[in-house]
Amino acid sequence: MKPSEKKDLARLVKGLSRYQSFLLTCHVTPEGDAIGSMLAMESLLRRMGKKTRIVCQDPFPERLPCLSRRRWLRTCDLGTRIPSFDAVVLTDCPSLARVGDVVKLIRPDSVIFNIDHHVSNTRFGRYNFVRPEAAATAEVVLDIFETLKFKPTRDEAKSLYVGLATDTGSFKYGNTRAKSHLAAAELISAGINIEKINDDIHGSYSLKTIKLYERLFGRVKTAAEGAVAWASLRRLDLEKAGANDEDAEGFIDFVRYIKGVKIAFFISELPDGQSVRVSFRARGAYDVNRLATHFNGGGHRKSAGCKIKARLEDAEQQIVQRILKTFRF
Ligand SMILES: [Mn+2]
Repeated sequence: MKPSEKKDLARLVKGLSRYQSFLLTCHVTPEGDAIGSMLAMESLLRRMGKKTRIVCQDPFPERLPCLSRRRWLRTCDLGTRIPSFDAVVLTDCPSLARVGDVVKLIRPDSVIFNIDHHVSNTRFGRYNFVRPEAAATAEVVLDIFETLKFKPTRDEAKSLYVGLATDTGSFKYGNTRAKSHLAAAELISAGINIEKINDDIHGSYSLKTIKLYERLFGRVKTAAEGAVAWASLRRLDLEKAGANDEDAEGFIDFVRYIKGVKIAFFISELPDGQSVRVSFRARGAYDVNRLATHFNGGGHRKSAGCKIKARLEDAEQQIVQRILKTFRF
């Protein structure tokens, strides 16, 4: 760990002990790392005797049956009840805006604990512990457990393992480091069932998802002699397959798996028909965070995303042009 990170960690841990009640949240369209890290942090805070409440903009994803949704509250469920809290903990959020409408609950003077691993993190908190070399925010949270001398319980280990396995593609992606495996070893020794967890994360495609993929496979396009590949999703595709955005999320991996592909992306049309959400993936030395940042998004070198205010065909053209302008293949 870098000396500056050690300092940040010590400061954050001290800060956590200073407050009594915490609001926990994570980014919109949450996935395994955001949720797993947040659930483990919540459990840790409760073991420290703190009061906690989880509030997120979006629903708990169907695809993570192994994690507990018991304490998951959505902003739209709150009605007029504004929860009171002394401090906010954000996990896996590169910027405050990424929490979506939870931002309404956060006052300008709120004390924010920002726990993350995105290189694009804007250090928006009063306390920031950001480690871009960590494969997942789950690894960063495990550092906090260690510093506080708390050994993860089985439930906490499960949450953190989901985070690690999600962001490393179960330890296959280039961001996986020796430390990720050491973290996994510690979590496995807490008695978790990794076969079941990995099945939940990677191997539980519903039939409607497969039907949706069938449509998407027919629509894969390429440029730069196959070094760039992408697919696009229209609202109509979701309707026809009886699927939702969450069902489409994993398709980008298949685009990335095509032999020779260096940069893959996936565009989904948003309900307004006037804007799109884009996910980027890279292989080798290509840095898609640069691309996402160009379009006011962000993420990691090999996995990033953004929103573009344009119709689907226009967004597609803009992205391909930007890729060809930015990279040599
Ligand atoms: Mn993450």
